[in-house]
Amino acid sequence: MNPGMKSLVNGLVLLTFVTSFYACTGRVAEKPNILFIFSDDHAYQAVSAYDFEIGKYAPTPNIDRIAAEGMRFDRCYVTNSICAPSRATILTGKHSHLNGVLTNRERFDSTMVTFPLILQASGYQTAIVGKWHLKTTPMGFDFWEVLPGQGHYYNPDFRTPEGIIRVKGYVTEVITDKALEWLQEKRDKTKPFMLMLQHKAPHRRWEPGPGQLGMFEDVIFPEPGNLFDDYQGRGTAAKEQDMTIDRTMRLDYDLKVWVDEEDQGKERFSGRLAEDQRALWDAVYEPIREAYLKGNLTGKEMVRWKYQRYMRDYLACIQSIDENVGRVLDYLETSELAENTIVIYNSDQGFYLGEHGWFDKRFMYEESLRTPLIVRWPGVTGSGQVNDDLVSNLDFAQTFLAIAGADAPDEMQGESLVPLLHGNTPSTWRNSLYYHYYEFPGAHSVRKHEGIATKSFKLMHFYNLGEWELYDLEKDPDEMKSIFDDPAYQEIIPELKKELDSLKFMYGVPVPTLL
Ligand code: SGN
Ligand code: CA
Repeated sequence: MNPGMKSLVNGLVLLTFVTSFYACTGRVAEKPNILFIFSDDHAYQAVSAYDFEIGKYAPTPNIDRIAAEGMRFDRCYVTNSICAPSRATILTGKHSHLNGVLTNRERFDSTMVTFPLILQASGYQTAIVGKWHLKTTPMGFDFWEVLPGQGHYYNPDFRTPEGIIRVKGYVTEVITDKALEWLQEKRDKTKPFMLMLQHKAPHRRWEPGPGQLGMFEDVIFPEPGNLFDDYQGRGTAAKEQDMTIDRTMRLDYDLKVWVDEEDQGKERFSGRLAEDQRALWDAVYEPIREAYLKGNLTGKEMVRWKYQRYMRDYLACIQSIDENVGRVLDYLETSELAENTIVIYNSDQGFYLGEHGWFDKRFMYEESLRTPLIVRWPGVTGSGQVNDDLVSNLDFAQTFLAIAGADAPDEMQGESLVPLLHGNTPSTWRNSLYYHYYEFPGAHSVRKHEGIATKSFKLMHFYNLGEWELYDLEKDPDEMKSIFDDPAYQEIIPELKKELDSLKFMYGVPVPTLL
């Protein structure tokens, strides 16, 4: 039997077992609901619950509400910092080399066992609305309406079981409307639910909604200290990437300043806007363009200007997410669902907000490896709790299954976070996490690498370059200088390499040359 077939059969056996168990016990109705709110490229630095220098970027009061009434995880790392792989890891609880989605290019094998499939068989009503990005048809969902590919910000199309539909409006609001409509009118209310509400925003090209366009034009955001990083303390990969604000970020396409008005690209970019939307858009971006043309900026001044322009649009996209998170939280309150609903806020990976001079993600350096994770579970998490254990998006599937009282198949590779949510971290909890990025050659030219993160160190292996990097996270939290060759650290290196090997053995990672 091939592995796909085998996991389908395993899944079916499990489904039969779980279904008959719950049919006999009739316990289904007591199960907590699970609401997984997920965004795309939302940096933890841009969640004000994580922003220790209060007001540094922009407030996210509604997301913060989940943290104030729940638990904030300060060390949630992803297994592979890019979109489709992250989603495949979350669904399957398996690392990329086993779930088959190593990069954004592969199709997700929908015969694999996923947590929604098991929850559905355990008596849950399951739904996914928004960005999916796994190419295949979603399986294990009673209701699904997803964006094709990356989706569009304005007047988005949705793939539905009945075909493609187009909805006029702004994507973050439309996705929320659909999720609320399902919660209110479309689900079977005799069953607990698991809803994946998955935003497109704040993904590149950072198009703010009509209510947020231009809202930060008068604000100057603080620059990160390493905006003008020269990469001297790092290896070849950091020097040769293609993701700098300086060289990679485009004035027109990313920052909406079309220097040449006749540029055909402009039409392609904003051609999707309806007339009323375009009027609002032009009212904001035309004056910006005029001011830019008068500026004659070059060198560092140009980078500074681009950074501000980037942040204004990126953070404006997040304002709409935050408002819409508020709408959903309010709905849970007014419909008396809040008490029995676990709310999770997370993003598919982190993002650079100018740190190292970058935007985008992919690297194992902190800002892209780490993702926001905030969980509110009434009666369990307590309020305003903070957890700094090493946790991962690999853990989500088993966590959701444990919440539902369903067994996780042995092939899942994470750990349930339920004890941590109760405030009881087991003494045997992991002290390192495995990471592997594969998409090279590809957009932004980040070289393949694998490595481990502990609470104190990060060891990275850019194996096709034959280069290692090591960072002391306590002394050098910004990861500016690899100390792999520093004599003071020679003792720790064999220990970390051994730990890396044992994680690879445990997870069944093929040797890199076979990938
Ligand atoms: C697009 C973006 C890239 C981004 C990838 C992957 N370019 O290609 O900047 O890295 O998606 O993002 S864009 O001009 O089309 O926006 S991911 O979140 O889907 O992995
Ligand atoms: Ca993403």
